[in-house]
Amino acid sequence: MKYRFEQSMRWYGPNDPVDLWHLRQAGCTGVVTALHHIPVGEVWTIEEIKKRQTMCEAAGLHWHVVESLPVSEDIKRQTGNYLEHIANYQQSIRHLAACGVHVITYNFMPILDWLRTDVAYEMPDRSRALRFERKAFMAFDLHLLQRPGAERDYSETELAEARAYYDSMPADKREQVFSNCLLGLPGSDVPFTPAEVLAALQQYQHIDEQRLQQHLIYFLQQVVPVAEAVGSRLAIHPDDPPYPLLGLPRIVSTEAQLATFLNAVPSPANGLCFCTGSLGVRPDNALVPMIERFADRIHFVHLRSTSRDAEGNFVEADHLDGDVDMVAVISALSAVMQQRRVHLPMRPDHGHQMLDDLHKTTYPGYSAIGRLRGLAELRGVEAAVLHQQD
Ligand code: CS2
Ligand code: MN
Repeated sequence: MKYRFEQSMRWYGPNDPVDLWHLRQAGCTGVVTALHHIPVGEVWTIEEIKKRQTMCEAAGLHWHVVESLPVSEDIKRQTGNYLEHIANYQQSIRHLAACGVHVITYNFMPILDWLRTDVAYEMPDRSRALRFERKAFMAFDLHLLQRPGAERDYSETELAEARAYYDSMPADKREQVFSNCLLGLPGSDVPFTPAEVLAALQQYQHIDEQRLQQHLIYFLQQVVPVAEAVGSRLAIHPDDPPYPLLGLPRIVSTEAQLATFLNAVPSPANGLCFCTGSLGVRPDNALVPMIERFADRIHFVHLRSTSRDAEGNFVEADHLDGDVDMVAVISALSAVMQQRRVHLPMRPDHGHQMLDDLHKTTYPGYSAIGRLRGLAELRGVEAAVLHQQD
């Protein structure tokens, strides 16, 4: 028997412009979804979980992964209601398990999830991609958001570059970069206001990398035993981009950081969502050796590639293009699956907006056709890899 990826895509729920049947037609058997309407910190009830499950099953899809069961800012900072939020998180894990949903993705990035300066960057083939442009980001930080103390995070050269870039930006570009950077959490189309972001940043002033790491480990000590008891697995998503931004600490970006919290709570239930798109932005993240090292702890896979340049910009590439050696990554993951005798859930993480989708409004990165192309290419690579193993 061959073990292969359980192919899936993310679905944002009933408000998602992409229909569940479209995921099915793309070749998915599984679906990755979350109850975005439940406020962060509250319990996901069995009733709400079942409602979503019924919708997925009506299209013949199996809800196998939650992405995300969000971790509240209180838990990340250990302030306010964090103990209650942790108890609620434990309860949600139990409820999901009672309904048969056993893989739970989350992240531990303070305030913002992924951040891009451009969510509709035109590629040479006229499809649109997500891009991070370093100078645009610095211009946002220093001159648009005007984060207090931001200048301390940059060199003289960078400050000058940011100023020149900002001065050259037409008003509409300024507005666009501003709103892209404040886009907010996935699954919501309500961006943060600048005042909210500044206030939130203020609340992290005394939290450095070491402290945030302690908070993650404490959280894991509380929730991993619960997951283990009900046969579930937690899968943390890496930081995106994988380095500090806006003066906030990052603790899920490098191989050494992953090893730290995995070793601190050494249960198989304390695992990873291995996102090659996020981790691959750092040239010092050697993806194949990381897959081999953390083989037993990978519970969910995001396949995506980026192209970075010498200036620190990166753009989301086609799935088989860019800096990620996707064939090598899939070979390594396939070997892990055969060795562990598991089918790992996998989804193409983002895709380009293309063809008919260029005229639609979709969540950035989550239009249907680009992901369909990505999944089809990835599936082809996996089939070839499995054939070679014969
Ligand atoms: C996702 C992340 O869209 C994406 O880039 O990979 O938003 C991911 O869902 C979260 O970070 C997981 O909590
Ligand atoms: Mn990802």
